[in-house]
Amino acid sequence: MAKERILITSALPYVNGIPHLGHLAGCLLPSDIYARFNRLIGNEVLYIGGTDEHGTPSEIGAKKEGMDVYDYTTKYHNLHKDIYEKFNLSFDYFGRTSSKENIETTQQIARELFKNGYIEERESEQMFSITDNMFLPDRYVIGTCPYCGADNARGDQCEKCTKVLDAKDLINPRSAISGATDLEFRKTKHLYITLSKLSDKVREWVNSRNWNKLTIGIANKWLDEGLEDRSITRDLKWGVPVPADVFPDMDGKVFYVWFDAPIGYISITKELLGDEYKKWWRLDGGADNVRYVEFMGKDNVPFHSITFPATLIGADENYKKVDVLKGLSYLNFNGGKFSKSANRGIFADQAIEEFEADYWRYWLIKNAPETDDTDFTFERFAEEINKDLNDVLGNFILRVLKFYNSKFGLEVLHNARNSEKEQEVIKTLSEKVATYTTLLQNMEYRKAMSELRSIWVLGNEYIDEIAPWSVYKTEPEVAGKILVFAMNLIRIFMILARPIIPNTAERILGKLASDGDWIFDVEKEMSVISKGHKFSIPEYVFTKISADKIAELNEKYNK
Ligand code: B3M
Ligand code: ZN
Repeated sequence: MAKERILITSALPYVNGIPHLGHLAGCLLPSDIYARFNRLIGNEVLYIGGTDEHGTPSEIGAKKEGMDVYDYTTKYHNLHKDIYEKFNLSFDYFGRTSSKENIETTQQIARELFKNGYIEERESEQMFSITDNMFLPDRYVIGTCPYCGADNARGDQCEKCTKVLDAKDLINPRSAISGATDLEFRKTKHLYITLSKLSDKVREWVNSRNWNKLTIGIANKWLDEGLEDRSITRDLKWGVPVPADVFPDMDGKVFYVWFDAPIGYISITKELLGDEYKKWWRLDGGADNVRYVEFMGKDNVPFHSITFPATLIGADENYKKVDVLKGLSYLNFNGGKFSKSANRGIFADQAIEEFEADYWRYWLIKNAPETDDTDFTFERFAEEINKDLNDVLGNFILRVLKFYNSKFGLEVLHNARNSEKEQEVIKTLSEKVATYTTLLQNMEYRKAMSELRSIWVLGNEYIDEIAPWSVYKTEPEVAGKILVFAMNLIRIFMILARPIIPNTAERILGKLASDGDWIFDVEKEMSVISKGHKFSIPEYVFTKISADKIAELNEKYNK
């Protein structure tokens, strides 16, 4: 297979949110599996992640904890990083948008946009809180909804009647930060990116993309409604400062968090590679043969399909832009949203204390919220872990290795059997492996996982049908060969599972004293474990989750 160069980014989670299973299922894990898979099939991969650190929520969070904003974001950045390491996310680099590189790159891109005539200064009126001594973003103004009378409506939207609002529509407005009611409108200046002027170029570029229906639909809907100029600055302290050399009137303002966050992908690459970042991000610097794949929650699709590309197009035609966008839906918890404040649902740091990463990785990708939202319950989780990973996979591995050892020892004395029956298995398996490979290539995870499971089932069916334990009684040599064929199946199963359950796969491959990048030719792989090969027996593959444990988990996390 020709070697491809693939740039992969996973949407940068807000630093102040505690990661829960939904973040893993809807973005982080799918991107990690894609990165691991592509490395295994021999592609050159750069996999970038990080935390999105700017904006009002960080300022407020820091205030609440009585911390300096930078220290506060550092604390939470480290928390994210640590959790993702525990889930085995294989980022080449996990950076942050508050880095020096991101400040420089964001300012540079703003200068380029301005030079090309795509940034304008405009004046507007905004709610200012005297007590808080700051301009309040719409969603930090709360008050009575003028439509339904709900008394907790947010300035951007009323959650009760879902009407989209303007902070100035609210009756009896107050600050969501302090509750203060001494609010007044003040004039302020902001920079606007003139998306209206960029619209034709963006449309042309969108039309050149080979996106799936959902993404193309979202992008075209925006374009057809007409792109509106959007303000890209805020009256905040915590953010990328607007550069005074080109915008002297903007002193003390920072860029809007959605302006600098996606630029973070570029600057995190810079932090890792220095000037070599051009090989991934500059069409005039070697990135012309890169395929760029972005993973994100579906609500992030407009920003990644339109505003970020428009920013890059307006700045310089030579920036590498996205080729494939994978937008995913949400994972719910027992039919509702995960909520830290309501103590609903299990958060990533708690999850990893309960079970090893592979349990979660397996379930979450098998149930990836690809087309619709998915519901997590401990019952479903336990049922699938017990059935798939214990009954189907674990049992097969242990049965084969233990039986061989009990009759022949830990050194292989046979070559794999190769009768008509095995040829049949090889043929079916080859087809399945090809399907599985294509599905992973296309990021169709649910289907890929059902294919992988059916591959494991194939091993069980083979061994059940041919019953080496009975064969052994009359033809021990034949039984030995059957078991060695099955051992090679175990090796293949583990290589195929590597992107999904990397720890387990590595551990079992270690017991088989074997390795392997990817399975392209099943027949050839069947002779890897043969006469003279040594192996050992894993103590366990997975452990079953008991009914008591399920009750305990519900008690703890599902009050
Ligand atoms: N932080 C939104 C989110 O976490 C936002 C993504 C930024 S990607 C550049 O869903
Ligand atoms: Zn309302």
